[in-house]
Amino acid sequence: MSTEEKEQKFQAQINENGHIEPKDFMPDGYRHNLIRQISQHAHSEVIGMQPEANWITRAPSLRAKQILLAKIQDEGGHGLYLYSAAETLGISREEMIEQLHEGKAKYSNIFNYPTLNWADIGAIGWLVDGAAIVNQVSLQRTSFGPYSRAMIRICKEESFHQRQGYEIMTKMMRGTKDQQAMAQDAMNRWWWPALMMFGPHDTDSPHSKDAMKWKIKRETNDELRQKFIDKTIPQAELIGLTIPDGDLKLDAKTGHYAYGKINWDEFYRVIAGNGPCNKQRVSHHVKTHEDGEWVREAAQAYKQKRTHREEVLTA
Ligand code: FAQ
Repeated sequence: MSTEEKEQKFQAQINENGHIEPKDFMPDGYRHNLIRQISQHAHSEVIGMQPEANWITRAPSLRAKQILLAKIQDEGGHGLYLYSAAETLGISREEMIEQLHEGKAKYSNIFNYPTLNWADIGAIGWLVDGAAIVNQVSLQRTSFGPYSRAMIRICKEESFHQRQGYEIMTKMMRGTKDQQAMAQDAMNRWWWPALMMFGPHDTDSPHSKDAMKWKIKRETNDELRQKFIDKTIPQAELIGLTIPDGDLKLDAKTGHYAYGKINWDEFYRVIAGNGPCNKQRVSHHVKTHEDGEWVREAAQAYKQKRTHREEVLTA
């Protein structure tokens, strides 16, 4: 088959909602787009552990500490599934980590903001995991098999994460005036960056056209953002939180909320490496990675020793 015929067959398979598997033919553009998106997704999960870990030692109760620890461990696990899915496309985990450390690979804008108090842990679980779920539920139907299967597992855990965040916010809103003010302050700081998690508007999103054609993405950035807004506003109202957007208005005809202007200058500044915590996040990752060198060496030596033993035993 000519390359053109192979590409036609590939697109036809996608159009019929078939999955593409690692050993199937795929155009270079598809492979590169996926490596970029999955590796950025994996980095986001792992870097996202940092702002939450900041509060493990100061969680207000043993129960809250246990739940937070379990959540952060889950995020590490999500990173591992995703690095493995990306590796099936022909890139190694070492290369992906190198790209992260050199600033060539991105991770979600949201993890470049600081967690200043306990309410921020509530806001991350409720808003950040809430936004992540909306995106990831859609990605369960992505066309690349290993990514889709990783998403199915991840979504099961994310809904628990969203609930732990909402529980924290609910408790604080039922608490003292000071606790209510803390929750509202966290809401004010996290709302807009959470909306930015879905990426630029469709008209300004360079990767969307191909990603939609190849069904890497099943819904556009704006469609997903709208879903998140429509779903989250009633949750905020239920516990008495105000959305920090004066232009928010329910359109009775469409059933969707119209919302105010997103500060895209801030978004591009943050994803270019100049947000409040970018340097801290990456340098912490570099240090931890270097400190973990001996673990990787030991694991490798153990693997080699086992393989050698198995070879001797089966010889
Ligand atoms: N942050 O053309 P598009 C989580 C970049 S997981 C940073 O629209 P695309 C769980 C984009 O890479 C959160 N950069 O791009 C958790 C591109 O730059 P490039 C992570 C962004 O890929 C909770 C440029 O802008 N989730 O939170 C962002 O088609 C708590 C143009 O954009 C995922 O990664 C952004 N928000 O659409 C963990 C989901 N948005 O690469 C721990 C999978 C855009 O050319 C604690 N990813 N950019 O240099 C996706 O669905 C997509 O990649 C989008 C962006 C929707 C993020």
